[in-house]
Amino acid sequence: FLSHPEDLGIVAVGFSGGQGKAGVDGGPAALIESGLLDQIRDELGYNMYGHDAVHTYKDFVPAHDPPFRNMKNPRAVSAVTRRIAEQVHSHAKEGRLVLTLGGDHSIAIGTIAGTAKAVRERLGREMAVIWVDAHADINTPETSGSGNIHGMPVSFLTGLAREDNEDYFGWLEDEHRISVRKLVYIGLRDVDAGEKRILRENGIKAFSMYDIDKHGIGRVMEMALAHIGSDTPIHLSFDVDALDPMWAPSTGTPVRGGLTLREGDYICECVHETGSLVAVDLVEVNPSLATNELQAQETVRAGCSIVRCALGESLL
Ligand code: Z70
Ligand code: MN
Ligand code: MN
Ligand code: MN
Repeated sequence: FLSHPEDLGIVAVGFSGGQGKAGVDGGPAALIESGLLDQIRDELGYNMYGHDAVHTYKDFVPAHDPPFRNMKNPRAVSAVTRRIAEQVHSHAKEGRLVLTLGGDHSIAIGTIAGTAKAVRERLGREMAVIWVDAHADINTPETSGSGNIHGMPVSFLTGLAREDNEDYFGWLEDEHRISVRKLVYIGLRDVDAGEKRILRENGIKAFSMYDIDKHGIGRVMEMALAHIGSDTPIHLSFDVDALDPMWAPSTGTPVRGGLTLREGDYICECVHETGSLVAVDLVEVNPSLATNELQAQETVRAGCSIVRCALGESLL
């Protein structure tokens, strides 16, 4: 689906407004300082575009941003994700693979909106999303207990949550949205009661840690890709907290009982191998939450491994 599969558009998003803990805006810089982009260029051989800056979106964050419909920082997250959608779209419309480094998971409102629109324009097709996460991130503003928008991106992207005011995600149009039928979760283990109801009522395909223990990651990936169907462009959105805290402790909401690093890498290898990958997000790396420097380093190393596998490291 890519007219230039060797070309990689990079968007480094230093943004944390989708949740309450400082430091996740430092994720992209930590990943880049550890050498991720050099590895992508030198070892994987991609031509890279847009890799010169970590964006802070300061001009998009308003001074006054009170809660709206229970959402925290709603105008900031709406404006920043709207800008991210433009950035991602500008890469994807050229037929480049797009890599976004976060930042908290609210930024996927922008990344997925941007690729979904470009895939429709370039290919006249609907895109699928594989969401790898301990959490479902599918609360509506009304079901959310926290008001944190990083727990809501999937509800806005699927149209389960809607808002007309363009300052509060009203800029999202049908062209930016994905179908609940083309969404697959992997790694879930901390899902709110309201989210469970949303998943059930909409028949959304989800492979929890239970399913991975029961069937093994190999079979789960077969089933996940079969659900999407071959010949469908795929956007992979990977929250580093899908990994067990043993591998990725330095993240805002670590949940025990997660994926091993090899299982995470394998998910990415399988998705790469389809040849249908159009975009990858890696989010929620927060180096400042580590209790020691080694924890931060381990989390960054795990994140780099996930990204390299999604870009085809193991299959060269
Ligand atoms: C909860 C909420 C969440 C990540 C926490 C948690 C969501 N369901 N996502 N950490 N990455 O606040 O909606
Ligand atoms: Mn080319
Ligand atoms: Mn998430
Ligand atoms: Mn998560």
